[in-house]
Amino acid sequence: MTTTATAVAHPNIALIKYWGKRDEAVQLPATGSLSLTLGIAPTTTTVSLIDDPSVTADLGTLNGQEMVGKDLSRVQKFLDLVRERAGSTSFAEVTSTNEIPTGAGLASSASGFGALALAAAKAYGLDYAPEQLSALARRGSGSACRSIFGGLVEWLPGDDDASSHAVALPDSGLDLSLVVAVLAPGRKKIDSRAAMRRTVETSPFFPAWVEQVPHDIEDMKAAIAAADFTAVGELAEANAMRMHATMLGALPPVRYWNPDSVAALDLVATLRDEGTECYATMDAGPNVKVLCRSGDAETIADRLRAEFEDIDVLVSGSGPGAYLV
Ligand code: 2P0
Repeated sequence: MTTTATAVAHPNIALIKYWGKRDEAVQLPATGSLSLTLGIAPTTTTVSLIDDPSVTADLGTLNGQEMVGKDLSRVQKFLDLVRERAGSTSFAEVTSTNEIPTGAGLASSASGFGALALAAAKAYGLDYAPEQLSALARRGSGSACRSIFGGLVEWLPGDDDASSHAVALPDSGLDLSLVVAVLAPGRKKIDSRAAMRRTVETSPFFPAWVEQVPHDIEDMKAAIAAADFTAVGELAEANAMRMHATMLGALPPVRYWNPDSVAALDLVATLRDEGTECYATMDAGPNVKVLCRSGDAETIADRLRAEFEDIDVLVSGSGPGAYLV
């Protein structure tokens, strides 16, 4: 049996968002979602089984720093599940490097648990098909199930642990890029898990969100199949705004936006008026991501850099699914 394995996974950005669970214990989402896997900022994770009975827990480092607290316990809980399935009692050492600011609403948990799921499955000897790996990654972090696949990906909500996984969508020739304006790279004020729970429990808009998303997914799949960039962009922006409207309805409200977020949304509208067709999306943080045709990405990145001095602006095309190295 292999006892060490290294995997790479990339972040993904949802064009139709996942926001809210219907079963927290096994991480079943309230709705499906649909995303683009990026080609930048991967997480690389090595899982090595520890052959030393004096070690009584999993150990981990993230970007060279020892994992502690909530980050470590999420990894340990995930490895408990892998061990249970593999019939193993070995603890593991997890070494992870992440090229994106952790916890800044840039999907670091998606690439993180995507890479961890693949490396851990391999190290513990689980022979999983991609859909099974995707369902496994979901147990670590919902959005991670989408990072198992490359390009445009749909997460099927499913109705139990095995059926809630992602699938790759056929490439219809849309040449999409995403320009990420990192307006605030720090850890977010409220993590998405807690914010989702609060939204589910207190936002009067949440039932309408759950009713709307399946329509948004169907419309988005039709727009993708027709390679209709305008329809894809308009829907992605509308769906992101609907998600934020839903969380603004929570008690207390969940508001991730800052003044620069609003300024960036205005800039996207201005670029569109000027003839550079692009659309905004936002996740659980103040950063604004701009969806565009690949040929326009550098123009948009330059405008964001000119508008917001000293920020990082990342440009990404479509990226690959998780793979072993
Ligand atoms: C998404 N987000 O679809 C949405 C949009 C953030 C906003 O998936 O609790 O870190 O681990 O399942 O996957 C972030 O949620 O949450 C997320 P858990 P996750 O990309």
